[in-house]
Amino acid sequence: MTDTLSSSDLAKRASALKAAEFVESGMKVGLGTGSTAAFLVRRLGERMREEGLRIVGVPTSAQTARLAREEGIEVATLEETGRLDICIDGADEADPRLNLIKGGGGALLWEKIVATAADRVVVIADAGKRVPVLGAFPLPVEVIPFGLSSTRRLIEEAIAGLDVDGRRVELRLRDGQPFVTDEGNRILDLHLGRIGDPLALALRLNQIPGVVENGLFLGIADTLVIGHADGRAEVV
Ligand code: ABF
Repeated sequence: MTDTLSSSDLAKRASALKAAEFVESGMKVGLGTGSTAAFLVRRLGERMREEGLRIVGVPTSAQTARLAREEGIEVATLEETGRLDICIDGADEADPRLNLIKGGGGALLWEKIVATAADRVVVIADAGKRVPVLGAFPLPVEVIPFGLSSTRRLIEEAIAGLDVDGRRVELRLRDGQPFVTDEGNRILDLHLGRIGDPLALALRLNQIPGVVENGLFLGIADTLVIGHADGRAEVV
């Protein structure tokens, strides 16, 4: 298995294996989405089989729910569990203050709800995700389908007045069709280049009717685990 992994996947796996150590029996665990989080879910499944670890998992996407079930992890909703002990999820970018861009996988809404319901939020990533300033990765914004063009125009107007380098707003497609989130919404990707004031941007975006949530996770992450291709993982 190791031989077939790219160096980026080896780094993702290293961060996921380290973060899996933070999980203890009896915990209610938010399970992230994406390729890094998939390594985590598989490792937790392995620990259940090898050590008898017992957890309840709250998945952040339908995709993660399927994988968790395949691994034999008990899956529950946030309604059923209430507050979580820990949430472990990937990210697209992390700045030095542990502010994040998430949502490249399209699951930002459930991810943000699950993360903010957890006592501890651990982000797992390869070193390439660490950036001095957020924004090179397009910022995903989840919007409802009704009035999409109007919502998009309001977003374009909002970012025109903010400290960013780029202004292009793009409807996310999959197989030539608009991408549909687990909540039946759409994603607009904002190509901003550099986000000078993430808080100002997040507040502006979420004031726009039609915007459900944006992919800026500010002040949410407690711990960042950076993995390296040689198997090392640093806890930040
Ligand atoms: C989720 O998966 C997202 O918030 C983020 O967009 C993405 C990271 O993907 P990967 O781990 O595959 O790089 O965590």
